[in-house]
Amino acid sequence: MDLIQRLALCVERGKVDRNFPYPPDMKDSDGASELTTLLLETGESANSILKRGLMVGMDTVGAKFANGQAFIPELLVAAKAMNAAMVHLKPYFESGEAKHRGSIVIGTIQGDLHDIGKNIVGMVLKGAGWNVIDLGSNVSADKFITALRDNNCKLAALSALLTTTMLNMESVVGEIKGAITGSMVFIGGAPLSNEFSDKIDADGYFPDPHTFSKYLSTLNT
Ligand code: B12
Repeated sequence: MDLIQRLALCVERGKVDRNFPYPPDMKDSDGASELTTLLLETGESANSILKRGLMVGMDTVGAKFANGQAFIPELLVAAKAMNAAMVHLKPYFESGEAKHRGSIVIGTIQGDLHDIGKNIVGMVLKGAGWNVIDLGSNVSADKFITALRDNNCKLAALSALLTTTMLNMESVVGEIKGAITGSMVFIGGAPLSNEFSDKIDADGYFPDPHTFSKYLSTLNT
């Protein structure tokens, strides 16, 4: 098994770092934190580590969860391992030009606590030179509107990971657009699509932070 496969396994099994006692059969071996550092040292790109290692591990534990072979505690330790790895990747995602292109407010939609994907979007946008105002998860329309007003900002990006909470997006998009003239609201997250974006009158769906960042750079802000 190569390093990147070992990293995927650490996320899947929730092996955070060498000192983390769980899972017992991986005791005293490197965890997601050490393997990410090693991979960076060998020249693997942050993007490849994210896509070929961390997200593969997350997808595997997610599939197990869907089949009833893993439960919430397993998802939580997997998220912990992913976050321990992301600490090392953060500087690479954020190392873009220092000058701000403009501001954007981001957050996970109300009812939804999944914030790993949204955090990555934030890092990539910061790296691309945006001033990112991150409202965290479980964010209501009112909070988005207040943050947009406070920061004199017209761009918002909403994340949803649940087929139930994605439905909350329609009213939040409508409320933001009703309250802030000229605002643009973008959406992303695994269960969403272009069709859904059209249906709820959002200004676009983007499957990943890089496509989104590229599109934003074409806007005249
Ligand atoms: C980790 C995890 C959790 C953790 C979240 C920890 C955290 N801090 O985020 C915990 C344990 C809390 C959790 C809880 C639950 N979860 Co959960 N979870 C996952 C899991 C395994 C991984 C999600 C993840 O982080 N992926 C990695 C990131 C990097 O990917 P991503 O989020 O898709 O983001 C990428 C893109 O989508 C995109 N993106 C995301 N947002 C945005 C926004 C914009 C603007 C743009 C441009 C792009 C973009 O960019 C990102 C990077 O490429 C998924 C399964 C999976 N494989 O996805 C299930 C999953 C999402 N969870 C699921 C469920 C059911 C739940 C619970 C309801 C379980 C329960 N019964 O309580 C609760 C809900 C809690 C709540 N109210 O939110 C289901 C959802 C099913 C559905 N159809 O809705 C999934 C799919 C698992 C499954 N297969 O059944 N979960």
